[in-house]
Amino acid sequence: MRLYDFSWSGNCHKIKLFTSIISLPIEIVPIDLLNAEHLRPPFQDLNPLCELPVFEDGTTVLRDSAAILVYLARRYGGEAWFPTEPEEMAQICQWFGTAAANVNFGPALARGARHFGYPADNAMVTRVSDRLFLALEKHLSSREWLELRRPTLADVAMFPYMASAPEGGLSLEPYEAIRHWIGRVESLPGYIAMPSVVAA
Ligand SMILES: N[C@@H](CCC(=O)N[C@@H](CS)C(=O)NCC(=O)O)C(=O)O
Repeated sequence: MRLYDFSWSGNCHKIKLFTSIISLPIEIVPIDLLNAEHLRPPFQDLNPLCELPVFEDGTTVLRDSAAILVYLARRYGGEAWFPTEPEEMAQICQWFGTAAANVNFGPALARGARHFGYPADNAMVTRVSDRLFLALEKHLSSREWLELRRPTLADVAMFPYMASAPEGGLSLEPYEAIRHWIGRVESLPGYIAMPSVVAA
């Protein structure tokens, strides 16, 4: 099993975090995003969208962090992380959408703009992030995990770019419930941290 990876990518980190939690060994293939290796063959042939992560398992080749998480959970992780009961499955999928839209265009883009020169409209990033943080704070003020009263793929998908929001200049200080949830994820057996882009 092989992950095409960029070490500061939160989307790649979701896969490293989850495989570490379920003790699944994977090979890491570093792709030099900073020097545009993802825009050229052979990586471009694996994913014509030119985005990481890409995951290989035998002849299976998958792109998109949520799709890869689903594959890993169903194939190797047991029922708990991504159950097949319709309502439970849909509750988790809600957060895949939130991660790909609100988180991606909020805290992830704030970090990408500050450290990797991604073009961003600051007012829009702030507006998206503020709304997301308020909603998440409210959601987490009455529960420990995002769904199902236990850690699931929803927490894994939301975690890296929420935890690294301060690297994009977005403080989590006012959001106590979010900070406590981050602490709970960090306490999971097998947890691994994403390398800090600020310290680099
Ligand atoms: N929806 C995709 C988004 C993947 C994505 O945006 N990947 C970034 C790295 S975190 C990327 O490869 N960007 C390429 C680029 O900016 O040119 C996922 O969740 O995997």
